[in-house]
Amino acid sequence: MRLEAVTLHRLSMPLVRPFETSFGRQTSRVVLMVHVRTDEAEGWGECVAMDSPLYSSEYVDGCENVIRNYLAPALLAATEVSAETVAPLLSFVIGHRMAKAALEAAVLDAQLRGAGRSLASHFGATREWVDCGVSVGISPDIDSLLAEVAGYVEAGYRRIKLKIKPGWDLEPVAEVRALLGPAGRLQVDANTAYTVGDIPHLARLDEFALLLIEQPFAEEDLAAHVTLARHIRTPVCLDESILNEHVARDAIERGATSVVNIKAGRMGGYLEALRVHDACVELGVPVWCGGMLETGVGRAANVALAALPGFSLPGDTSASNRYFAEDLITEPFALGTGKNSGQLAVPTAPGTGVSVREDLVRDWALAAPVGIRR
Ligand code: NPG
Repeated sequence: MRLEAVTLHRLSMPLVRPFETSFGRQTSRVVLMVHVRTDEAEGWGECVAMDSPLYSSEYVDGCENVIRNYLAPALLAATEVSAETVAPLLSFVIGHRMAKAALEAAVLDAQLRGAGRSLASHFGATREWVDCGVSVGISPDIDSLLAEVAGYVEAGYRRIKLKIKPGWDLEPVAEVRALLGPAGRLQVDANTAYTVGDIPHLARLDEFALLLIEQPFAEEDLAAHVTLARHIRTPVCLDESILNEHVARDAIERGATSVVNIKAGRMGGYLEALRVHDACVELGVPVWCGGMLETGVGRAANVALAALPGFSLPGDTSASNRYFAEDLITEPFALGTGKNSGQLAVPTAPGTGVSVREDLVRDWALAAPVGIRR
């Protein structure tokens, strides 16, 4: 395909309830959407970076800047682009994986729309429905936490993930375990809030039969995760640390992780996420699909990815209404009913399979769109 134009849209979408993690509290989702026009079709990609560099070093202003000044001009200068050539064409820029992933996703969407093929079939999906979990932020108190969790159980979610941090761990986990009963699927996510000295404390989580503990230590500290894995029965799962297939294999082989959270944005794109998936399948390591408070555009791609065979645990692929009163797409994601309770249907239409509501792109704009042309 020939890439004609890249347009960046910065939006702010109100969240239905504040979302608090060990690194901060959000009341709205500021999101950078990438639109591409090619000689064959148009496509949309979502940049998962947050407004501030608190989860990773990337953030919306930085992504917009690097796309505008380096990444988009490089793609526009190429005679031909396809999703497969985006990463090689952009490899001259170090890092900036979330920015690169957004461009690759938009090109992939355009390419598949042009070919009349869905993302799920392109990825090699083997399921029509995926199991959904929900990520529960840090609450003001235990009673509000239990009320929130009870609501998600009632809605049908198949797994609960609790955000934890020092001072908010054993007690909320014990209370939620009591609420769910022994069979309820429960896991925790620390977003790097602990240090190696906390290992004896974290080992006390073993009594709550968790599916996994996610990323307790700094992203560059694989060694601390190896030590924890030797001291705890709960499986250790890495998120922030896993930047690509190479790091995934290294972390697994060293014993730093026995489950992997796959987020395409963190890995520079869906094509690298597929390689991480395949490596984990080869090494016998289960994976699940993480989430970054995506709009329906990013959610659609995540649901297609989560339909691959290695995704054997429910993902943070929640319904649109878990975050937004109104989603950015014409057909918001809703949990299924009956035998599909707690599941989302994998989109089957070409590309991401969802249509962007351009009225909301205009209504929620924080700034005028930025157009970059050949
Ligand atoms: O359901 O999309 C979702 C959010 C899942 O908890 C979630 N994401 O660390 O995985 C994470 C976390 C996150 C939230 C990361 C906000 C970055 C920002």
